[in-house]
Amino acid sequence: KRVADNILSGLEQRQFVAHYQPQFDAETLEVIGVEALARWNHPREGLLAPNAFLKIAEELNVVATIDRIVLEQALADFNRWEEIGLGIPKTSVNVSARRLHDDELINNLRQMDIRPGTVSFELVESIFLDENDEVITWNVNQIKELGIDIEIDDFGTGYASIVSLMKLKPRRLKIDRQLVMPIVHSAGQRQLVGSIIDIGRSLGIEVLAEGVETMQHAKVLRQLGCNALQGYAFAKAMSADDLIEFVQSRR
Ligand code: G
Ligand code: G
Ligand code: MN
Ligand code: NA
Repeated sequence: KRVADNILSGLEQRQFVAHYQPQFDAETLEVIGVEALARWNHPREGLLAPNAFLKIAEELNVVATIDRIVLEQALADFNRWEEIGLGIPKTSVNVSARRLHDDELINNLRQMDIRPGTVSFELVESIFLDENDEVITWNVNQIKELGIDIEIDDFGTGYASIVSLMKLKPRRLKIDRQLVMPIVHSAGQRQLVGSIIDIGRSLGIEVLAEGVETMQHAKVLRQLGCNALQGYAFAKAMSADDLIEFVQSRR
């Protein structure tokens, strides 16, 4: 309740910021991108993660606003990284179903001057359940025409059919961490994740594993042919400045 009372003023006072979790090539372990993750820099509670505010943000109908703030900051930070030659090729942001339903989304994006190939939108699978939703289909196609890649987030927790996957042609699937974490203990889980990776390969879709918590996980995933890795084994989400240090210290 207290959080709910504050969230609107927090938005007004620009207390929401983006942090960044790096993503790595599974073979070379090069940083191939970052995921922007919303944080609330709360005056009393400190830095809050989405589990502390997303539900209430949903109820107050301000998730799309948070999405927009994170995207704007992600673009600004990305430009800054480019100016100093940091060498991060791409930035991903989470996009809620609500935002994808917004008639104004495409017009907003057009005004943002996004360089093709540098930005991805992460969409959860469940968005594609309703294949007949014309606003979503139209918006997704327009997003692609703007040179923004589509990724399926939390893959394996929703209900997207293979057919809808083929229609959508996302650039990448992100296997949910609930599926990834057990692979070092369970041959069955390993096989399951291997099958998802194989589906990606058959469809020409890159596969990233989330929740890669140990080097043992990374090794298994590499053996299964996974393309990209994200998780605490390599790095947690960090501020834009800390990311600069992180990337520079790896050179
Ligand atoms: O940041 P964590 O590291 O706690 O993020 C938890 C979840 O919150 C993520 O899985 C992601 O789906 C969601 N999330 C994080 N940032 C954003 C955002 O800017 N917009 C939306 N819609 N969801 C986000
Ligand atoms: O998919 P989402 O967009 O939900 O993914 C980002 C979320 O996953 C964030 O909450 C982030 O803090 C969390 N996360 C990232 N790496 C790991 C990890 O290795 N282990 C666990 N448990 N959570 C992780
Ligand atoms: Mn995500
Ligand atoms: Na996820």
